[in-house]
Amino acid sequence: MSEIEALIFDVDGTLADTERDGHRVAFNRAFADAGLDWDWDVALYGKLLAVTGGKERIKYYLREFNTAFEPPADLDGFVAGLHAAKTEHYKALMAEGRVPLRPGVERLLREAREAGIPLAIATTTTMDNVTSLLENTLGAESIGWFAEIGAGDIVPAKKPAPDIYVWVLERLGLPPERVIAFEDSGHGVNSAADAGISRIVVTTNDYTLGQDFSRASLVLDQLGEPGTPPRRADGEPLPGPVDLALLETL
Ligand code: XBP
Ligand code: MG
Repeated sequence: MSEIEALIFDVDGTLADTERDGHRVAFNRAFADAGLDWDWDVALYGKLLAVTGGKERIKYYLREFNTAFEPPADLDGFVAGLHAAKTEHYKALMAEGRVPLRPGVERLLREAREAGIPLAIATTTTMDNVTSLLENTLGAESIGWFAEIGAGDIVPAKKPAPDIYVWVLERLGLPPERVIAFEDSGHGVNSAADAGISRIVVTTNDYTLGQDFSRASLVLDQLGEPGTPPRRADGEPLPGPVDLALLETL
């Protein structure tokens, strides 16, 4: 095992459960604003999560779930407009403080900062969404806690492609064996693993439970807090929360 020289976090589903009550609601509001009767309920949204990236997800919906809709000639422009409106709604939802960080996230971020271990983000979501989540949970200064934030369209191929992790590793100037990645989904694990990262900690959520995490080092229900340790998939609790001491054993 190598020394830990950075922790790289996914955002949606990992730092916070943003999909169901954040992104999904924001998409529906953008559709309503545009006079569309599309309704992405909780179950349908679970299917749509097969495709990462909001613009890509809207196109997937039209291709697979709403073939009766006749899109305008400029499909890319139409989707980009809907997506821009969705981002504004998402930021407003974050500002309402609707979505808290998942258990143990703030504790682990603070522990790593105190130990001088750089933090980074590798996500498919839009940069504005990342900053609004951080601002409204940890405060505006927390954006500066992250040495690198790789987000959204900064790379052309989104997860499960490895590109966003490769981009973050290059910017950090670190080889993949020196970092630990935190993910919640099979797509995220494959993205990190294909970038060469072998130490991957998964915290599952309702949308990702049961996905293929065979390439992860540890699969838990949460990072946990003192007194409420995380559990493995078989229900077995860890002796304590995920902290640097535990990460060093991976
Ligand atoms: C997150 C995503 C994103 C968000 C929406 O995946 O798939 O598409 O749902 O974000 P991950 P945008 O957690 O693997 O990064 O609408 O800003 O694209
Ligand atoms: Mg995720």
